[in-house]
Amino acid sequence: RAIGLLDSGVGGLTVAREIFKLLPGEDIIYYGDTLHLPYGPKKLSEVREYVENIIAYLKQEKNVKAVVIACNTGSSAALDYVKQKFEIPIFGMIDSAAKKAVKVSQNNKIAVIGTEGTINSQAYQKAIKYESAESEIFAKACPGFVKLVEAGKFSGPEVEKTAYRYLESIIKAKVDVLILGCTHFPYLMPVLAKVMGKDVMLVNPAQETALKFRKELNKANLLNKDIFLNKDIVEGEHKFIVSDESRISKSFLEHGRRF
Ligand code: DGN
Repeated sequence: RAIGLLDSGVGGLTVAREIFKLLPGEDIIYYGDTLHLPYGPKKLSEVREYVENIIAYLKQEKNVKAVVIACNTGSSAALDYVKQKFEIPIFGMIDSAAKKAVKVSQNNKIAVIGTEGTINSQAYQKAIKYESAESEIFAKACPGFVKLVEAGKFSGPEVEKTAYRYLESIIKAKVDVLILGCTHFPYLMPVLAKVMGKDVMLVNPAQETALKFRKELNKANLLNKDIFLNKDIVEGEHKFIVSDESRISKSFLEHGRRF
């Protein structure tokens, strides 16, 4: 049985990339909800409904054994709800990244950036406080970053200018960790690293989520063990589905191919 991944579009491919690396023998079905993109500015109740419908589809039509909501906005809006509703294991983006941020921060000043939906939901703020009540949190919605990534712009003067504008207050706050709380943002990693400076560690929730996912699936005996038992690696099959083909952005095709 395959693993299901979902996002509003291209962003979740950064999570797919980490899962492909850690679990090369697994079949994976990626669902990009291009019909409803972007999730960031929508009401959380609306996003929750989209996520619920996609998981129902992946479970009923594709018989997936587990799901990763490879979207921070989707995780903020729906994770607790869908975990109650479906009997398969479902993972989101928030908790493992919050845990890692608290672990690596020396001065307990942590910043998180994401969509309006993610930041307004307070999901990261709560998760960080749960890990360390003393943490000082600086949260900022950066919807412009999503637009740049969807347009295939990852570097250059426009991206740097946007980054300085969004991150100015966070730089002034002297945080030592920045969580990239949107699956689109790892595409901008080199620019974000430059703008934040070398003393700030960037946490990519995709990596933390993939590690936790592998651990939990292994514990639940749900991993495709052949890959570990045989020396000959049989690579899993990777399929990509979009809900509106006419709205596949150029960047989705380009990144999809590259991965
Ligand atoms: N990639 C999504 C996230 O991680 O929140 C949001 C992108 C969007 O729909 N604006």
